[in-house]
Amino acid sequence: MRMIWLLMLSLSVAASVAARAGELVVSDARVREVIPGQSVTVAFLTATNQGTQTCILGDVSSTAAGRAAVHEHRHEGGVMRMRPVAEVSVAPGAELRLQPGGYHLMLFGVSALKSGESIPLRLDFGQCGIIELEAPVVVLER
Ligand SMILES: [Cu+2]
Repeated sequence: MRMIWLLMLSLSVAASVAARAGELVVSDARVREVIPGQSVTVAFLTATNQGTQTCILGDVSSTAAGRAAVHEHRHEGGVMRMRPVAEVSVAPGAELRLQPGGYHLMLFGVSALKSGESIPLRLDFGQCGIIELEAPVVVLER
């Protein structure tokens, strides 16, 4: 019985590693642990476009967050700032990395998410489709 549980657990973990909509693959999704007392966090992922049409990430959401948005970090006058972006495109054959210091998903109105948990993410890539996945909550570099 215990072996079956472990097997199911490892299968569900493996399934969360990559999610696909047609020729678009999202992998390495992860959500930063929420700092006690805060209600905002970030999520990162890699989107790989194996198709022949441009994929545009627009709407993002999570049932675990009151609101979600795509943000961009950029240096302005020596200061790192972030701002919302309406959409990010992934050209055919290209890879889009949402990572610290660059594009990221901002999650507002989240509870005290701890490492080991996971939350659903819904990513609308327009004509390339919608990807829904479970992203693990992890301790991430700042
Ligand atoms: Cu941000």
